Amino acid sequence: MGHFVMKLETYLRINKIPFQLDFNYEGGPKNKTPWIEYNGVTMGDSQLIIEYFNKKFNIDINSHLSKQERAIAWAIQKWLEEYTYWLNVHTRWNIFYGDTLTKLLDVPKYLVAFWKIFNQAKVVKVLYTVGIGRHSDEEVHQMMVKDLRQFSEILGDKKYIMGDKITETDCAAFGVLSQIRWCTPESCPGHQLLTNGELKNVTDYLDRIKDTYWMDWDEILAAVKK
Ligand SMILES: N[C@@H](CCC(=O)N[C@@H](CS)C(=O)NCC(=O)O)C(=O)O
Repeated sequence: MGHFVMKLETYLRINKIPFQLDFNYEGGPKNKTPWIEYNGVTMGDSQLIIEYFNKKFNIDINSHLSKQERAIAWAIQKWLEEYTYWLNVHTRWNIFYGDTLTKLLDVPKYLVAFWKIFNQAKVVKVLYTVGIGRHSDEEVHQMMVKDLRQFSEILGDKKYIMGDKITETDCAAFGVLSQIRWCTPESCPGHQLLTNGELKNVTDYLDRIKDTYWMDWDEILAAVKK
């Protein structure tokens, strides 16, 4: 599952909104995942979907935040979604393309060259347009390391990014950071920071969200591996 699917599913789980996953990959109305069908309504974009459900079910996990805190939470969320996200996409689909396929997606080594020819060009073009694709590998690694260290500073010893209560920003943060920790090749320095114990407050934070809202995590992984 991708970053934004993880974000949306975490939100659905927190709010106990029942859902059924559809693994039939089609891009939905915006040609991106996630997208939903709900009572005949088809919608794309994780944030628009969250705002739709907030209205529909009269829920708001950010309701305890002041207007200023909401704005800060939004800025943190957008930083992760619109910047750190792309660093991770570049790391996986450009720098460590082969490892991403063989080690994470179990694609046989002899097929990597074919995948590269048929599937990599689009993402490389997008990354160049976004701008991340114009940096050297080392620069991208340093940017990712810096982002994770900054996140760790903001989090400090808080339970969640805005304090004791989980917010929508934590859903987005879990979406992006869970991918770096659990679904990025181990040669990535950002991944190493989240696995070598150095950013313990961040790994504890990810474990906290996983253990509280994804109690079936191991079951899901076991089913995928079968
Ligand atoms: N702003 C969108 C971003 C969704 C997004 O970028 N999804 C990625 C997967 S994590 C995707 O579908 N990429 C395929 C593409 O860009 O064609 C959201 O919040 O849902």
